[in-house]
Amino acid sequence: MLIRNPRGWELPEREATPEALVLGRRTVLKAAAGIAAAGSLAWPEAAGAADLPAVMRNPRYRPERDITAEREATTYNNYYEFGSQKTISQAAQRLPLRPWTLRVDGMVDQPRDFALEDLLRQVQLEERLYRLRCVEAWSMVVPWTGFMLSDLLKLVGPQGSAKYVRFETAAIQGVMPGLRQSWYPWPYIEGCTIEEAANELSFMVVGAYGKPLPPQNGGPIRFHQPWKYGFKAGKSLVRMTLTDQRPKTFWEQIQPAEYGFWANVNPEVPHPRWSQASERVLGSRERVPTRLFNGYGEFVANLYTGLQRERLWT
Ligand SMILES: Nc1nc2c(c(=O)[nH]1)N[C@H]1C(S)=C(S)[C@@H](COP(=O)(O)O)O[C@H]1N2
Ligand SMILES: [Mo]
Repeated sequence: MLIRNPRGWELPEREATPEALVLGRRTVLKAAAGIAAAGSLAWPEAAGAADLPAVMRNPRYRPERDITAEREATTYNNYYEFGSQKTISQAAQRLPLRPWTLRVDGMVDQPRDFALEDLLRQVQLEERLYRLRCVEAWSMVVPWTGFMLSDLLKLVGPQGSAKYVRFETAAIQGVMPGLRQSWYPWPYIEGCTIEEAANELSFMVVGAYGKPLPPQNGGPIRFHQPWKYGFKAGKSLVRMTLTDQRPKTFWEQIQPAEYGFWANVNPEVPHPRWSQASERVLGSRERVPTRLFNGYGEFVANLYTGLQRERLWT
């Protein structure tokens, strides 16, 4: 059952880095001036650094760790379409972020092609501090700007037959050198159940650190479910399809024994080649214990009570 965190409305000083304080203050000031107009804020045509509307940080989601330095989070990336090294941030700048269309189709009453600007006028943007735990045992905390996946689903009307959401991410020949590695099953596909999609934590991300989401982090729009390993968080989404078939995901096709469909974070279930008991904190020498569901059990454990026979953890 879901137990609400009674301390969820307070960000203790001890976990706020100087950067967090500055960002928080700036966000609040901008929001105070702009919140009245938030529903009608126009999304600019080009994605420059000043183009994200000011949004309120939702204090319900407390990372209980320092925010990762922006430079770390934006220069140490997994984005195989641009190469299998962590140093793809420069190469990723070639991804054109506008115009951008996200198709939402399949078992919905109203399949739609959303121009990103139009979509963002129809959803409630907010900032959330979320932990991200990569299956490779490193982690970070990022202030994401985005909106709830459930907001998007309301716009298309899921049909009762839909059981899964399939996420398809961009695959642009000539822009993404990784696509030449033809042994990978492009495009990058991910998926979750409808119940997981409806969970309040399931977040569509369009910004980070108060700016439009940069391409190396999955701009202009990516997904994030913070209780799952990072590979579930498809970047640069072009299509979401509601379906009654469990999607065959990218990593599952490559190595099903190591990267399954569910991929919920669990320190007690090792990866076949390494322990998941602890994680390296990006930008520091610290290692911290990994937590079940990446610390989000109070929000999501109830999703899995009837599924003990599934391979929920890897
Ligand atoms: N399209 C696409 N999405 C992707 C990946 C990828 O290679 N391609 N890598 C995943 C992995 S393994 C992780 S840990 C996160 C990393 O996100 P970050 O670079 O913002 O930290 O993105 C995920 N989304
Ligand atoms: Mo990852």
